[in-house]
Amino acid sequence: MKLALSLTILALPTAAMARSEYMSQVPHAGENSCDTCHVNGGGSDRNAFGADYAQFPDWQQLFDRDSDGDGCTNGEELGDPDGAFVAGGDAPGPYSSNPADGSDCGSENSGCSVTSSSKLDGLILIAIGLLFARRRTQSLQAS
Ligand SMILES: [Ca+2]
Repeated sequence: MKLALSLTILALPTAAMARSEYMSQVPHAGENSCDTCHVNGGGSDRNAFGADYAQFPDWQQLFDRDSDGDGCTNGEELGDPDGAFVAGGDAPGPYSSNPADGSDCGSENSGCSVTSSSKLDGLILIAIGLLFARRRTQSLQAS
């Protein structure tokens, strides 16, 4: 029993060191902690992003992929759409969404949501323009 406990205690720092090493390889990895790469905490199965990370541990090979298939690249979701992040450094931009959750593309800020809101802004401007054109036509017909 003492031997098993001793081996467990000796193994713990190694696991913690490995985890912190992985966390510094991806921008904003702290936002989702172990669930950045795992389904349900460290040691559980890898999620879609974790599976890609296992295959492409270099951020330069990972940032422009869309691991969860939601339309946002991993870089857009983790604040680095241009792949400028250097391992161990600060993320170039703000966190946007979980790269392993296919339902939350750009849900918080930047990334894809900017594109979506730009499209919405364009549609609103077109609608306002059509309303003004219609009012002008009606006022010209009335006079
Ligand atoms: Ca994605």
